[in-house]
Amino acid sequence: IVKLNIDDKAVVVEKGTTLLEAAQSVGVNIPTLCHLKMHDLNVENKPGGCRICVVEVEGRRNLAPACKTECTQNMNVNTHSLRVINARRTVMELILSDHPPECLTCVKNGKCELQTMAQNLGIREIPFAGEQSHYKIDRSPAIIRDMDKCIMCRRCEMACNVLQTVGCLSAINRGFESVVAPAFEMDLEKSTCTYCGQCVAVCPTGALSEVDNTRKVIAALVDPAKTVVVQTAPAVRAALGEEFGMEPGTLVTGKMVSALKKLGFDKVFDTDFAADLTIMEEGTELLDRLNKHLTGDKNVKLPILTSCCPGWVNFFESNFPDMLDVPSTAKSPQQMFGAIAKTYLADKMGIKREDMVVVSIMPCLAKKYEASRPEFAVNGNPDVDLSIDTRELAQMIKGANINFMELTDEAFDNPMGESTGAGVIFANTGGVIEAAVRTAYEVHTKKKLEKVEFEALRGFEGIRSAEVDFDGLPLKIGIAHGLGNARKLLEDVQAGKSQYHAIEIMACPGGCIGGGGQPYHHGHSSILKKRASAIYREDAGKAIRKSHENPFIIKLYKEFLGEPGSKLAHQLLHTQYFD
Ligand code: HC1
Ligand code: SF4
Repeated sequence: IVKLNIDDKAVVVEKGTTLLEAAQSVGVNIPTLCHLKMHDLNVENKPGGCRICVVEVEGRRNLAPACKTECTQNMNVNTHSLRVINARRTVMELILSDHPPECLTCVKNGKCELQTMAQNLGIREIPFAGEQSHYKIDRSPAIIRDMDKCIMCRRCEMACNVLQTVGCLSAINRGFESVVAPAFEMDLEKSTCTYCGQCVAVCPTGALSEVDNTRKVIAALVDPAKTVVVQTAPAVRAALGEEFGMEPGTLVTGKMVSALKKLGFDKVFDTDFAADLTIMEEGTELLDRLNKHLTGDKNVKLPILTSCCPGWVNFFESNFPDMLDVPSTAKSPQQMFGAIAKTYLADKMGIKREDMVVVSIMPCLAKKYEASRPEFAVNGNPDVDLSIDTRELAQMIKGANINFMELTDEAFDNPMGESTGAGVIFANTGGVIEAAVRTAYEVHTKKKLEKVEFEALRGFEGIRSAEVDFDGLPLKIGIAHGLGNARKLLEDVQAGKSQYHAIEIMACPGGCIGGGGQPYHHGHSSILKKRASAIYREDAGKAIRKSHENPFIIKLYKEFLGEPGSKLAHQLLHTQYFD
């Protein structure tokens, strides 16, 4: 136990606690630009680089960086003496001396931590005119890197290397020349980047951002020759409200639909419908592999891995190229939606696929890349034309002067707007496999599931496992969220040591609710947990909670696809992977 005083407050902490943590424990907020703790994920960025968090410690000659200094017995700490404030101002002026001044047109305008800090410190001019860095802007299909705006906080490096173990970003060069970049400063598109977007989620400035597709969406909306249909991912409804100042965990499904109708979309549909469809295909594949395994087929690949997360697909394609035949071949709900919209729906609506524009609202940046993969197009016409993230949708709503808070709830259109609770829970880690189990259990055992909630599959632990009794057959399930955790499960599969029949993997912490395109959560897992419980609330409130009971899915198979796993289903709803 260590006792000390911070701003005259008595503080008692464990040995090894930093001054920053000790101050936070008594409500004293020490500003910092580089430090970031991702709570519950065992990840912390504390390079001690920005020097904004310096404090004065009685008896010490130099100011101490609070994020790197451990508390010692009877320390007297002042977090806002004149000396401290002057030092912070000078540090900030030095950082700003090599930062572009175009705040007004920056993607992060209003949400930039550097901008807020400059305002809080009262910076009014930059006295150190000097050399400025100039880097080429790197545009990938999902993420833009504008390194002129990088402040070398190294948070992206931590997200990419420690959290995700992708190892795509690292600091290179020295001194003024130093920059965070892929190896050899190659473009992101040529690197092993998965487009998971976790680097974007933690960047304090506009150095890393999503590719902005909102102008293209607006252009489609005003084109009279186009029928524009939109699909909304499960996770968006649990987070979009945060962009309008609502409490994390507020469900805004009805308001979101209403806003999309006001924006001018011809039809507002739900990706959750396609999530139900994914369960029909993926669940059939799971049972098929399981039955073959039970009859002694040695060639069958188990565990089956879920395949709806494009960051995860990119990850196994580049990191586990010897295992491309292990994941389910089912396309993601986003892509299943596009494939059905541009065939079945276009036919029903009497329009040509070229005249239909499919827009997706996703919590994810990798979905932009997924939509652009050539195998998801017919004669160059993509199944999903444009993907925008939750933040871009919020910006479009604000730009159209729609008062989001006052919108009245509206319902999705049909036939692709009806979903079950199983489709909704895709948004949470563990949700895809829970949805699959709800259907696979009933199909396999021919018994009715009395309780659809599988608590054992829920939670926030990075790697979880559970056994579900399929009427005497113990189905072993593994779950991982975050690519670092996924890697661990995958290495076991690769080494033939995996005990599981099925594994769900989501690239982002918490699953899609923690996607790289969601409102910024600043590492607070409490926000992710509130979003997760909102999703479970939406599931609990649904009249139908099992994918195979969705009446519009039943109709789709009856009118169009035939059976799950049929030839047409394979042609439209399944894919293959490439190294
Ligand atoms: Fe997801 Fe999915 S759940 S991948 O996390 O399978 O993005 O929300 O839309 O496609 O349904 C994301 C979310 C999303 C797909 C579904
Ligand atoms: Fe790394 Fe993900 Fe960022 Fe790519 S998107 S650089 S994989 S953190």
